[in-house]
Amino acid sequence: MLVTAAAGGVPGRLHGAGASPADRSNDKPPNFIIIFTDDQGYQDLGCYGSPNIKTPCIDQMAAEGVRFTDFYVAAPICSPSRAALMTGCYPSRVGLGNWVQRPDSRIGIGPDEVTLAELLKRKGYATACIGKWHLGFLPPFVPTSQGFDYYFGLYHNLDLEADYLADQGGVPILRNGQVVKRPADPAELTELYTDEAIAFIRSKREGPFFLYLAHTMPHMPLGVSERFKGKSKGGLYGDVIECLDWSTGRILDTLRELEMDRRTIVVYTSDNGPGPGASALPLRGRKLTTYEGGLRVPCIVWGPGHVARGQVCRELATSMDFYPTFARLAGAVLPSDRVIDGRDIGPLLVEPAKAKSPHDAFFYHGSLGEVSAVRSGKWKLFLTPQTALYDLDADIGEQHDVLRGNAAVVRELRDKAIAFQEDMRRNTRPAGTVQ
Ligand SMILES: [Ca+2]
Repeated sequence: MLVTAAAGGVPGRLHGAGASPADRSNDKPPNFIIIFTDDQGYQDLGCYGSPNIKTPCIDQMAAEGVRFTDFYVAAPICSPSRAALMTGCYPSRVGLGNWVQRPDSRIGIGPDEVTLAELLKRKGYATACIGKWHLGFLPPFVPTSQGFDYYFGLYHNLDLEADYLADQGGVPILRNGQVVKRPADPAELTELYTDEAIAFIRSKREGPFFLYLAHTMPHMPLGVSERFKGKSKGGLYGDVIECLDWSTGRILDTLRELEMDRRTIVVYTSDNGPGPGASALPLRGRKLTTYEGGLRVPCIVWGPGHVARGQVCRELATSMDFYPTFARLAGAVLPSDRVIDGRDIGPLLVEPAKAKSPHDAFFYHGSLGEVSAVRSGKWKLFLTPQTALYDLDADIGEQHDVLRGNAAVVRELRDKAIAFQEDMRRNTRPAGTVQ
């Protein structure tokens, strides 16, 4: 299955949206900002029902945009999930489905892949990656080798147990490959990234630009500055989320102040479910699992000039979909010589209540890259470790296995999984490697 970006669509405009005279006066394609948090649970925002964390800015973003209830990332773990966001493909498709990149890792995104940043850069976009990269640390794999003009942040996890790079003074904060400070202090990162993001936005007022803001929080070890500490009712984790809310509010306010809000699309989502010990209620499971809590995450898309206002979308969408969706809006043509798993979700952003998911099925991959389950419509079939069937409409918490009595559904979903795995065998591309 090959996808072409511009088929049936007008570059720079989602169908039916943003037809005001003010918009027509600006013929540039929209700016894109993807805010990607790390290990944030499905319910950990006010607008998703958090009982103890207050997120007024993100709730307002949802009230002015589209909030997805059935949005999935492509892996329940950091590096593969990021590979999918950057390439529009399941991580196994591009050889990066297995676990995370560590400082001694010698792999990254393959040289023949066209990352989302590279795709947009070809159309004249200024590109910046601010925050955690986690997709390879050797020279061919770092953000500035993968389509980003500018980079500020941490290539690595801040994993205290592993004590990364301890013999070199700990994990450094980098600006375009140069050490700004080491070791990085988790308590300072959200605010540092926010300042960097706003400086980038201010410097690119003419647009178009693509800003990938990949927060290190709320991945462990948690940290937040004194002014947020103890402020939430959700402990340190809650304080960290409330700081992320403040950060997101500052970014949206900057866009409004600079009158860039009608020509910018902002996404807020997480790379996978919450970490060990945390909960993704009402979903079952968490990070590293292929229960809903591992891969189903909050996702809000905001863009007053391009995206519907104040609607909830209950159709299935994925992090891989931004690749073809943004490509069309930018007037870029997708690579036609390879499989791209993401689909254009433009119609879901414009008519969330009417449009249908472009996905016939979604395939849940585990943290080692194996296909564990498949969803089609409301049905989710586990293939491993044992067969189980859940009706996600009636049973979002995956508590009631309804395998018995649904043989036809099981057969249909299993056939989809087999066909997908056969396609994967034929159409998999290698990761980049350095010997
Ligand atoms: Ca993560």
